[in-house]
Amino acid sequence: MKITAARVVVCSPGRNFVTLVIETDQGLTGIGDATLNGRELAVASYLTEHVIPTLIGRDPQQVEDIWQYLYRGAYWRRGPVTMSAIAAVDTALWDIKGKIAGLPLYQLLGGKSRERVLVYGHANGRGLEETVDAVGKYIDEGYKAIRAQSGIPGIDKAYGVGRGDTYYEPADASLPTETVWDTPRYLAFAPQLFAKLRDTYGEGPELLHDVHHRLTPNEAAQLGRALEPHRLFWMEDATPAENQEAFRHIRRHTTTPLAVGEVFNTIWDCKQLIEEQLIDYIRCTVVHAGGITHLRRIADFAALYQIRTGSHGATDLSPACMGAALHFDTWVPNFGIQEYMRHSEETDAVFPHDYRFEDGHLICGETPGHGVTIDEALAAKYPYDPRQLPVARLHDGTMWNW
Ligand code: KDG
Ligand code: MG
Repeated sequence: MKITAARVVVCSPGRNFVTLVIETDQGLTGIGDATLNGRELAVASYLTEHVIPTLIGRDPQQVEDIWQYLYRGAYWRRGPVTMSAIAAVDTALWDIKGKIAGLPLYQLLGGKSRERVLVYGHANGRGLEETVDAVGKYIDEGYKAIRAQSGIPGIDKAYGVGRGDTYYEPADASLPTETVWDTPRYLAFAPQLFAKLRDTYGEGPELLHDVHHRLTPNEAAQLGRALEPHRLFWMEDATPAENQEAFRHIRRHTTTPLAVGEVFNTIWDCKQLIEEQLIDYIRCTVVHAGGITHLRRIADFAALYQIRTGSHGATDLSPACMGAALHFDTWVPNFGIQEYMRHSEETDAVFPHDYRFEDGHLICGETPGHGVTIDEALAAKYPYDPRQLPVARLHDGTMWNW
């Protein structure tokens, strides 16, 4: 079997997505997500100019060798652009392998470890009361786990607060929106929000929170401690993780579970975090961490240290990523939770898929491969729409972590 053609489809059915389509001489086609929010065209160009020409004529069944060729053979290793491009190829090849075998992807990985995948939804509001109500709506819809983000008095445009009531879309303008960050106000507010949520909804729902890299290690330790009485499922991205040692300090001072990894792209980004058991959940995804082939290595390594998976699943990861992620989650022994932000109707129409939501869980389908396709004719009706992620500054103008 040979790869005969591959192309990149960039479309914007409500938001931008980059999709790699690989065709074979046997008439089988696979797709992979290559979306890197705000940097879409960099990955599209990497694929079109540097990767696709090397794929033509290769046997699509050699998933591992092609992964090694693109990673090891490239000399310039790692980085989000390279690893998203590799992920797209890898996902499309696993999709083709499933179609060759006539099996859903989870069967190729080792079969089902669970019947359904626990997901968490995103509740947000402009202030405390609105956020508490939003969490209630998710509970009513059957969610067992909910991430709560809230507008904070005195902070304009806090992270995670959406415009609509179903999903949050941070990439909101063609040039980055400037937001202002205020750590003391946030540290005073966040524990009040979770106290109120536990007061209102009791111990039942799992509650999660994303700090989105805004704190120093010591501030993160303080917040983790303050949140302990409210029993969070996790506190996410408490501080930037380029320096993995920073998590030692947080870990030493709080038992609030820690989750990190949505911006990581290889196992090297989390090696120390995992080896030293500095985190509880690893959030790497199929699309940004080198595809199924590499994510499996990260998850297996994490399993040695009783660290569980909690893959990123915001709307900027396309249904092709979600489909592959759900097969991965259905198999992976050390599964923790899967993030799930619903896509818009336009996105769902461009990417027909067979996964479904039921009672706070997602269930992957039985279609051979990962179960997601792209309607390219419909995609062509939604041209690329340049959007970038916001930036954050402190009140005095100092650049901060968004
Ligand atoms: O592209 C950036 C978003 O995916 C990110 O801001 C969402 O942090 C996020 C999350 O946890 O979903
Ligand atoms: Mg996050």
